[in-house]
Amino acid sequence: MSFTIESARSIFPETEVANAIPAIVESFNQLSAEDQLALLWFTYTEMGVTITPAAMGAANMVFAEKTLTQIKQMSAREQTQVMCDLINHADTPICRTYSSFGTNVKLGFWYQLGEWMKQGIVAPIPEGYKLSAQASDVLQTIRQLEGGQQLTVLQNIVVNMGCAPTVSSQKVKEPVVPPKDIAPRAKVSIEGIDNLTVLSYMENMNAFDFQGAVALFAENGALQPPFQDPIVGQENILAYMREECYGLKLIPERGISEPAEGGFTQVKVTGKVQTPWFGDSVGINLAWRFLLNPQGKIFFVAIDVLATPQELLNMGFIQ
Ligand code: EQ3
Repeated sequence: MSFTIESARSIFPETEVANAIPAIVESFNQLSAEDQLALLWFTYTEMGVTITPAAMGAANMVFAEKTLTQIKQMSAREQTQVMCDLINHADTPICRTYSSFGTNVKLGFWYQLGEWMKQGIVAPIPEGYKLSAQASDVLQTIRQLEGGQQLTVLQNIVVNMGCAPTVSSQKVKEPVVPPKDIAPRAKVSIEGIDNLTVLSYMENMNAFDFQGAVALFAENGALQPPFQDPIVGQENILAYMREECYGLKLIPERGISEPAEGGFTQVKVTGKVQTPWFGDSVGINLAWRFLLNPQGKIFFVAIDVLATPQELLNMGFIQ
């Protein structure tokens, strides 16, 4: 029996994934727009980690400049309305433009609005705003998460704002901007792993050499980001990496490699990833679950956010 993408998704089934995250995002989405805006403000300001303006370099903010300037020139009421529209997925020109941004541009867009809110240029959350009881519960749940998971919640919320793209609306493709430089290459070592495909995957990703990383995949191979469906095929994976992975730092720590059916090899690696927004002040605990085909190409890799730091040590055998 050979693997399919569907069956590959359940390799290393004992891996405990932070499934609280999609559940929290779901309860957040049930709140009123005002509560959502205020809750995001409280979460963001309480997190105690700050985005460095230099991190904005990871985002092609040129895509958002026109919209940001437009919002800056609006009255406070109009600004609040735009922010509520984004939350409510209203079908407005600004919401459609926002939906066409890649993840980093969306994060940069809100970072800029947040800075302007602090400076009084954009309408702030009204002083003394009282969250509803449901919103306070969601805030309390978010507070209890570790830093990396809080960031994942924020990222998921921000990415899903705006007007859901229709079939006819075109997503802005980022290669309009000249390709980013390839970073200097550093050797990666992972305790328990000497598989060259896995080691080169980490090295290429850290060098932002996405073409090199994608060449390690089988032609119809797949990459499954946290809480998403698999992205299938080299071309689609390359487009995804170019949009989402610039500036990420992968820090794999340890792993296990074992033979699987049909001459395949399964490899689980645990470690951290740092986002360009917060550098080394926050690491997100992750597992990479690789399935390599008999030719040593990546047939499937899932990236999972781990439920607890203890999961970094869970290799699937009794400890
Ligand atoms: C202004 C304010 C505060 C209030 C207003 O009312 C509403 C909003 C929205 C506000 C602003 C909020 C802001 C500015 C939020 C910013 C959040 C940020 C910068 C979050 C960043 C999160 C980054 C994360 C979670 C990155 C995770 C990366 C991962 C898991 C990468 C995984 C990958 C690996 C390791 C691979 O090997 C393959 C690729 C892949 C990407 C899957």
